[in-house]
Amino acid sequence: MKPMKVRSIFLSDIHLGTRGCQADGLIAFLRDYEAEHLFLLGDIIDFWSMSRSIHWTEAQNTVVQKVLRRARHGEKVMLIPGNHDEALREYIGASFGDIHIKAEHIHETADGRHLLLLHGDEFDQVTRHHRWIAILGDIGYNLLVRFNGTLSWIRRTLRIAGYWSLAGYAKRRVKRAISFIFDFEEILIRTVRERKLDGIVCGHIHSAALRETDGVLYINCGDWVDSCTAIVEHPDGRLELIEWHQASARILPLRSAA
Ligand SMILES: [Mn+2]
Repeated sequence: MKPMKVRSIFLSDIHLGTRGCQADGLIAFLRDYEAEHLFLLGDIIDFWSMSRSIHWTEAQNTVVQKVLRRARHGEKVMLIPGNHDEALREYIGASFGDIHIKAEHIHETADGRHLLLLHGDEFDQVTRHHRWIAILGDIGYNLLVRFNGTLSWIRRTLRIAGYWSLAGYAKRRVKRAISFIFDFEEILIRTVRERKLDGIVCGHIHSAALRETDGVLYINCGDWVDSCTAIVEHPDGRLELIEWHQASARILPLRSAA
């Protein structure tokens, strides 16, 4: 089966080196799309998480090999580091095996729109001003997932369940998460407008989006931990959000006809 030819692929938040990374899905996605430009918009390799424990699989190796191979074969690969791979920020301006590392980039689409590409953590007030909260939050989340069972056992044993409403707690958390995403998007849209650009493609908050607000495009690649999403630019400049699990079923019949 021949891969679909697109002009650009935008990916972010792959989190290689972690248990959550959906490397198999990403390999399948990359097999199905060929591009002129491949933009990796941060948190590609999760050095934060790897400093605590490394989860590196054969499939994750394959992802790295495929990307290097594409760069060697003429696909223009650019990597913009995020906060989980900020170690790579020391190499901004350098190139490794045809992969160019930049802090941000302005991409012109085939139909002449100018899009700002960046990871987005610099616009996240938590990671920017309270770095330790972000790191602790990250560790805390992993611990929470691991020890959730233990916690509820302790709670049951101590009979404190009656004094603590999980539903209420979850609701408050969700409300805060929604306002966090909203603030993040608002700041980015404002930045795009100030810089007189047409839109932005970013990552960081693991919440895929493709929408236009008052003439400004807000695009977020999502992630390859949970949602398995990517953005592609078609040869005519049209941008599309691909949700991988659905896309594989939808695109297969079209391809076999080609
Ligand atoms: Mn990030």
